[in-house]
Amino acid sequence: TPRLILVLGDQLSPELSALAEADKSRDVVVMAEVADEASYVPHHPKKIAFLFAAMRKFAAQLRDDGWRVEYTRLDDAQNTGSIPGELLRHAEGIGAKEVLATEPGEFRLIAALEECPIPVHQFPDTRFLASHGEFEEWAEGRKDLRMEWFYREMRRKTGLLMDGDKPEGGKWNYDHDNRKPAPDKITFGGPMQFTSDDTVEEVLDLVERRFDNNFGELRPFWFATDRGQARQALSHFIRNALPDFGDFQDAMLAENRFLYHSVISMYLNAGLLTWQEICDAAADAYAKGDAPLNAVEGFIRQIIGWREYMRGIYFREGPDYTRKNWLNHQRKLPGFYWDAQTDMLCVAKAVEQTRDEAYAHHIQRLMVTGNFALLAGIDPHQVHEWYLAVYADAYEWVEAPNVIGMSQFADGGIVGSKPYVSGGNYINKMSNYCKSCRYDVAVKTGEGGCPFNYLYWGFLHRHRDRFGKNPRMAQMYRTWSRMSDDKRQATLDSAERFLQRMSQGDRV
Ligand code: FAD
Ligand code: DLZ
Ligand code: SF4
Repeated sequence: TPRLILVLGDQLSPELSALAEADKSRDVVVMAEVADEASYVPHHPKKIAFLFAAMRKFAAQLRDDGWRVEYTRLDDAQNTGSIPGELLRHAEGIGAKEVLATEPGEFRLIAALEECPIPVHQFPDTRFLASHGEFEEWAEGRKDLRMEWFYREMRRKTGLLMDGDKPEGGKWNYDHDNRKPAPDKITFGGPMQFTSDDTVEEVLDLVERRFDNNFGELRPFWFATDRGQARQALSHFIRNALPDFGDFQDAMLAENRFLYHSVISMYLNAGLLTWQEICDAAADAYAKGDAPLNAVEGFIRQIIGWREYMRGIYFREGPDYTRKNWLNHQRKLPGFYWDAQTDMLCVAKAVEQTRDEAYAHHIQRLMVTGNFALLAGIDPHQVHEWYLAVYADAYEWVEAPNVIGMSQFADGGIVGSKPYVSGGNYINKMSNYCKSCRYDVAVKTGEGGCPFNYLYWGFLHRHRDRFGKNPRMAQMYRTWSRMSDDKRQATLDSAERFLQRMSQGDRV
């Protein structure tokens, strides 16, 4: 009897474990566009269109390779609306008694497959460098799970940028060189853009009809939607942007949404690219002298370090991780995360580009929208749901540890040793937002002062019992203590007034 082989929207890889376990001559691949997956958060229309188009093209490729594929379109009359529903429907139709799947990247769906009335065997997702077991082994018995130590093991394991058992150039990490402020001129024209083919156009029409009310602009749509295009986008980045990636990794510019970033996370996370080919291409550019070590090391660290580490944390921490709220933050996510109606130019720009591109780079996510939510005491679960919805690369396995852990410190310090908070100074140093902002970054309190400034001290003050003894924050608490009583009071009053106005819906 045939078995069903489930391929999910972010599992578009020919080397997928479920396919490797299957028998082309008797098994049937099931792929389905379903309402449940498309609406468990209000995904950005670009994210949905990207996945549906890439799914349709991947299905066509599997058929070319000789697989039998049962593909459900969102609009199909028989569509049951869920992954388990589609598995059951096809099992009945075909007479299959079991399903082979690759473990999904969200506990929500893992549980749904476990509860499915027909047996579903979930095989490990071998598209990652570290298996769950390997991460557990690494984490076992450690006092703290710092990414840097994990990263060094991954360098040794892959041999990437290794000189025997020593790191290339003598140091493991060249981040010190990677903190240059925004340059005056960007030489990179941005990620490679693709014109729509018939498959993409059809999907765009569908998404326009069905998800018109979701946050985010569907058009212009220019993402790669198959492996060949994604590889072109990768080569384009390696050739034209990688050399400057390191230097300006943390910079932000009001007029440039991509700087020297790769904009490949959505391709990598959906399975159109592999970590190996990306890292090999970068290491190769270094070996040929086309890109400097600080850029290549920094880039590779994001992928074999941060990305793998985040996944390890998600699967180690379990399904309750997204409910963590160590700082007990309860404020509602303000409306300007959806409509960009705020005078804080840095926030408005990050939200506008998120709406237009389903993309923001790391420092915008961490030090603008993330930093603000943390300073303002927003409920981290609401922050989590926002990030999960609005970015084309967002799946819980990578989004949750970045948001709940790294950005909101809601896990109490599993991912980070101190919260990523900063006043306006940091944003001013790394960007050109402040010079066109209604708020004055140099002013610390009062109506015209930059909200990041007083909210920062308000945050430290509010959580003194939690962070006061953290050696990495001692300096800041000393500065706070040294301020005059009047100044401290004015700062806290400004923060309080701002948060009140924000929460009652006034424009801030
Ligand atoms: P580049 O800057 O060019 O980096 C190269 C690659 O490294 C990325 O494509 C990505 O695969 C990987 N990478 C870099 N940083 C991280 C990281 N912290 N965690 C995991 N992978 C990383 N990344 C996601 O893929 N999905 C998410 O949902 C997501 N949510 C985030 C939420 C917050 C609050 C923060 C602070 C970061 C989040 N990130 C997420 C990580 C990072 O911001 C994005 O991977 C990156 O901005 C993608 O753009 P890029 O491809 O141009 O990356
Ligand atoms: C994100 C997403 C969306 C929007 N739609 C689908 C879909 O219709 N069918 C599908 O198989 N997968 C979709 N996905 C991706 C899944 O949500 C993803 O596989 C899980 O969240 C696990 O990472
Ligand atoms: Fe953002 Fe403050 Fe700068 Fe305005 S002044 S752009 S609010 S950091």
